[in-house]
Amino acid sequence: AVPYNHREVETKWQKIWDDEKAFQTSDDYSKPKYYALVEFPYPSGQGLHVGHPRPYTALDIVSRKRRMQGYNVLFPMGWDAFGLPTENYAINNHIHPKIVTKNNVERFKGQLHALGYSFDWDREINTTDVGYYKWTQWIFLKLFKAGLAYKAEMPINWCTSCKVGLANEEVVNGVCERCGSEVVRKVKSQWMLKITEYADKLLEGLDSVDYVERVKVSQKNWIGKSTGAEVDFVLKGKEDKMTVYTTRPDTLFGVTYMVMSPEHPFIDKYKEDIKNWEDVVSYREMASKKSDFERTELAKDKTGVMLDGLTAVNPVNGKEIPVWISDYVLMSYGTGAIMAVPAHDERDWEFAKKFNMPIIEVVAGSPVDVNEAVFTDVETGILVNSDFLNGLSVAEAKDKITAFLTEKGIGHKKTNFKLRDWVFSRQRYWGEPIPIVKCEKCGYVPIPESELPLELPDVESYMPTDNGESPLAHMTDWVKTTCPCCGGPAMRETDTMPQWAGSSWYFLRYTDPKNDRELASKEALNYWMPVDWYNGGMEHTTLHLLYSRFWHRFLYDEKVVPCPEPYKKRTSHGMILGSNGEKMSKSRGNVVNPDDIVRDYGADTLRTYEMFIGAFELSAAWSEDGVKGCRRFLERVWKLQEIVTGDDAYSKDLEVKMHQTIKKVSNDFESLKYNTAIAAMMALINEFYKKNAVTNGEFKTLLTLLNPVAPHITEEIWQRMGYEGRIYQITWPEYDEEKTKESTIEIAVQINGKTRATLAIARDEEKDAVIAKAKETVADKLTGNVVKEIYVPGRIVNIVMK
Ligand code: ANZ
Ligand code: ZN
Repeated sequence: AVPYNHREVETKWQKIWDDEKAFQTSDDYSKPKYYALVEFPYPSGQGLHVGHPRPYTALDIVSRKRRMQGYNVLFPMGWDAFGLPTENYAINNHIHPKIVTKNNVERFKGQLHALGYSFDWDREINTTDVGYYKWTQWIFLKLFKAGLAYKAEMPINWCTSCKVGLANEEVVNGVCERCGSEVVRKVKSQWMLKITEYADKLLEGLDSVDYVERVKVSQKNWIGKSTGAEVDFVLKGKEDKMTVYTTRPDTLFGVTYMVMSPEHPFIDKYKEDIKNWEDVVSYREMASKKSDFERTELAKDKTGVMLDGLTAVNPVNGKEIPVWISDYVLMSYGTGAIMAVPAHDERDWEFAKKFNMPIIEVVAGSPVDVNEAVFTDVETGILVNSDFLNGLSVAEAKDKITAFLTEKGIGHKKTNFKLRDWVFSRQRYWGEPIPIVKCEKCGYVPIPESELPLELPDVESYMPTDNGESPLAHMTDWVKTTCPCCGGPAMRETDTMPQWAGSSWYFLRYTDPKNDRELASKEALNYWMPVDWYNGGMEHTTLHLLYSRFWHRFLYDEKVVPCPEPYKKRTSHGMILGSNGEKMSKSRGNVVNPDDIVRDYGADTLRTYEMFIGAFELSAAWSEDGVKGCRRFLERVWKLQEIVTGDDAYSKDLEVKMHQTIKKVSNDFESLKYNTAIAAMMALINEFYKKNAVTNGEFKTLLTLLNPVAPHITEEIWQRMGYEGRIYQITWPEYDEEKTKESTIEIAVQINGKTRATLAIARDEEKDAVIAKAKETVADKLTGNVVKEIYVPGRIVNIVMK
C-alpha cells in the first residue's frame, strides 16, 4: 500500500463529511434520540488547549457509535463567549470585544474542525449573539417576576485588579480566580438570584440522576444541608436574646462560653456596655481583611476578644457565661453566633485551650480526658453531666432536648444550608444587559418582553469606572429612559450578567437554535430533553452544574421545559498535565499545542493518544513517546491492507477473538474505559500479524470499531479496500455472546499418570464422551487391563492400566 499520509487523508475526509452533511442531526422525531453534550468552550485568545480534545473525543466516540446504532444523535457545539479575558484583551488592545470574540471563535472552530469531530455545525450557538441572549434576558425576567431576582446591599468579593465583584466560587484561596490579585470585601448593591429557595429541590433531584459519585458528593456538600436547632440565650440585663445555631443541642450542658462573629449587630448595639471597646474595634478591623476561607481553616491559630461587660445565661441550667468575638464564627452562616462546647467541638476546643476556658465533658466515651483531646464521636457517646439527658445516646438526647426547648419556647428545630444566594451582577461591559429600569416612583421595573432583546450598546471605552460602575454608566443616552410602568423618567440598570448566565441554559437552545419566537419549541424540547450524557470538568461541578440545574428546575416549574432535571448522566474527565506531571502553563514552559500534534502526527493520532493516555477520570501526564506509540499503531492498521485475504467471514481460529473484541470495545466505550478498548484493538491486530493474514470480514469489523476513535484513517482504508459505502453510514457490529466463549479446550490424556496425547474437546462435553474419545486417541497403547478411568474436568483424563 502507499504510505499513510495523515495530512492528505484528514483534509480529504473533513471535506467529504462537510459536503455530505454527514453528521447533521435530523428533525425526524420518530427515531430514537440520543443527546450527547460536552461543555462549550470559552473562546480565549490562546486557542484550543490539549485538555479540550480529551472530553470532546470521548463523547464524539459515543455519538459516532450511537449513529451507527440507529439513533438520531444531537452532538452540538457552541461558544460561551461573554466574559472578562475578552474584555480585558479588548481594553488593552483597543479592539471591540465583538471583534476579539469573532477572531477567537474562528480560530477555535478551525482547530475543532481539524480534529474531525462529528458536531452538527448547523446548530452552532454563541452566547453573545443578540438572538441568543434575548432568551437569557427573557429567563431573567421570568426569575424576576417569580421573586427570585432581587437587589441587595451585599458585602461582595471585590477584585482590586479586575475591578469587579466576584461570586464566592470565583475566589480561590483568597485571590481572584481569573487574575490572581487580592480580593477585598466591598459593600455594593447587587442583583442576586435566590438559588437558596431551590436548595431542597436541587438536593432531592440528585437522587433521580446518574452522575458519577464524586460529582454527586461535591454537589451535596456545596448545598450543605444541616439539621439542628436554634437556641435562645438571654443576655443578662438586656432585652435581646442571643440566638445560636447548633447541630448538637444535646451538648447544651457543656457550653462554657459564647462566640459572636465580629460583624454581629449586637456588638455596635451594646457598644456602651463594652468596656474594652478599643480592642473590639481593632479586632474587627483585622478580621475584615480576611476571606471566609482563611477564617474557617481548621489548622489556623485561634484569635478573639472577650466582650467585657456582656454576659449570657445558659437557658438549661442558668449558668452565666462570657461572650467573645472571634473570626472563626461567620456572620453569613446560621445566626452568626454560636454556643461553644469545647469538650466536643474541635474549633471550640482549640479556642478554649488558647484562652484557658473551662472544658466540661457532657458526652462520655472518650479514650482520654477531654482536657487532652476533643471527643466528637456521636455514634458511641453517652450523655453525662447533663441532668435529665444523662444516660441517653446522642441521637436520643438531641430529640429530647429539642422537644424540651420547643415546649419552653426557647428554641426549635432548624435546617440550614451552606448554599448562598447567587451574586448575579457584574460591573463590566462584556455581558448581557440586565433588562430592568429603576424608576423613582415605581422602583425596579422589568422592561416589557416585547422590547427584548435589550441590546448591548457600543461604548467608547470598556474601562470600568473607578468607583466600580460598569462602563455602561457613562452612556447617558442609553441609561436615561422612561419607566414602562408610569412613563416617568427612569434609569437603566448598568450592571451586566455574569458569565455563568449564558451557560445556564445553552443545552436547551441547541434543540432548536434558530427559533425566534421561543427559546426552543415545545416539540424540540419534548423530544430531545433531557441530555442523555453530559461530560465536563470537575471544576464546574459546584458552579455551572448547579446553576444550570437551578435554571432548568425553575423553567420546569414555569412549565417551559418538560423534565425537572436537565442531565440524565454526568461524567467527568481528568486533566492532561505537562510531561513533568505539573499543570500546563506558559510559565512552566510545558504547554503542548494541539496544532503541532495534528500537523506532525495527525488528528487521528492525537485522538487515539488522548483516549489511550490513561484512565479517563484521572489526570495524566503528556508523553511524546506515547503519541509516537499511537501513531505506530495506526500505521500498523494501515499496513494490514497488504495482508487481506479471504471473504467476509471470520476465520475459524479468530472467531472467538473477534466476538470478544466487539464485546469489549462496545462495553468499554459506554463506561469511560476508552484506554482498554484501544488496547483490545491493538491486541487484535497482533493476532492478524501473527498469522500474517486478515480476512475482509475481520478487517471491516476492526475498521468499524476503530472508526469512532480514528475516523479519518478508517474511512480512507475502507474506501481503498473497495468496501461499500462509508463507515459512518453502516451499522455497529454485533457480537454473539455464545461465540465470545472459547468453545473447544485441550486436555491431556494420560496412561498411569504419564501424558501420552492431547485431545480437543467441547468445553461442556460429558464425562463419558470425553473418556471414550480419550481411549480412542491412545487405543494402540492400551495393551493391558484398564482398571480405572479418572477425569479431571477440563484438564486431564488418566487411564490406570495393569
Ligand atoms: C455547638 C456544638 C457542639 C457544635 C458540638 C458542634 C459540635 P454544620 O454541620 O456545618 O452546619 N456553627 C454554627 N454557626 C456557625 C457560624 N456562623 N460560624 C462558624 N461555626 C458555626 O455546623 C454547625 C455547627 O458549626 C454548629 O453546631 C456550631 O457549633 C457551628 F459538639 O454548636 B455547634
Ligand atoms: Zn415608574
